[in-house]
Amino acid sequence: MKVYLNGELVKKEAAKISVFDHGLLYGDGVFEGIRAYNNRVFRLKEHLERLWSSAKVINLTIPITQKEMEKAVIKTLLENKLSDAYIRLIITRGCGDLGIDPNKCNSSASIIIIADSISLYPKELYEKGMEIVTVSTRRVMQDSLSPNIKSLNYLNNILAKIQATKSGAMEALMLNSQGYVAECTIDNIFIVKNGTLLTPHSSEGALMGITRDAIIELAKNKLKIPVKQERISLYDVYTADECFLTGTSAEVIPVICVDSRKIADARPGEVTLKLIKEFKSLTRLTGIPIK
Ligand code: PXG
Repeated sequence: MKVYLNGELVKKEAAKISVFDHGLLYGDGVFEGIRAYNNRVFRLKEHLERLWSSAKVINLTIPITQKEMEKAVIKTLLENKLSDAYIRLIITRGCGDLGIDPNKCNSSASIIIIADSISLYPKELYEKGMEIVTVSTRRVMQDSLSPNIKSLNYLNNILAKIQATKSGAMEALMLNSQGYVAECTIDNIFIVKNGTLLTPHSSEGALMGITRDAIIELAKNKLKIPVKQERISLYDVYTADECFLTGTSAEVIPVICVDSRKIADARPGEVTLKLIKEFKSLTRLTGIPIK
């Protein structure tokens, strides 16, 4: 495997950065998780746009252009001969001293691109549906830190993940500080109620996921079902007709049980299955070609 590190493709073993990089010392940096399907990178421009927005908000200058980054991603995939892949793009603040001040970082930001294959959850969960639990760790709200910054500091989500794992669940449902549903640790949540697709508005503490956007578009334009982005409570989730999660790594996965409450008849719902089918064809047929 070759890793892209600051303009060069180096062997996995040689892909190293300094212990003085503020990405390591403070989680000071940003990232994206992207997927390629069938020789095409899905929504690459949207991912790069979001990466640049995250960087702008934390006052971090990415030392290359979006077009150059697009080429670097393609080059990394070609070098590793990957047509279906998970791509992790990381920008760190760079090397500084042991103080927090990013102005002391005298090197420019580091750019890392890792391309590999992953499947997040076992295949059978996509057919049977998964169980999730609500955890006590609340999602950080945008009045303190925007959930839209995909920063290298994921402790909020990691704490939630630890709690879910200890309870035997593979994903955690996180509430916001007011007790309304925000999202999961690396996934957005959707429910279906009386033929309407509902997902928490981004102001409730949800990241504006790129898979979330694709699902909203498919529901509106292909399935012609109404979509609402609004406040959702646990009551709404427990009494939903269907529930599923979306994310780059998980893609679209049905949820059949939340906090021991079965969702309807505890089988992946009709709308969920239709959206999974549409999403599969969208990811196979669209995206920036790898060539
Ligand atoms: N919410 C959060 C908090 C996320 O980090 C999503 C939703 C889904 O967004 P996308 O754009 O991927 O549809 C994410 C996704 C991983 C990984 O291992 C992915 C994410 C974060 C950390 C790890 O793939 N982000």
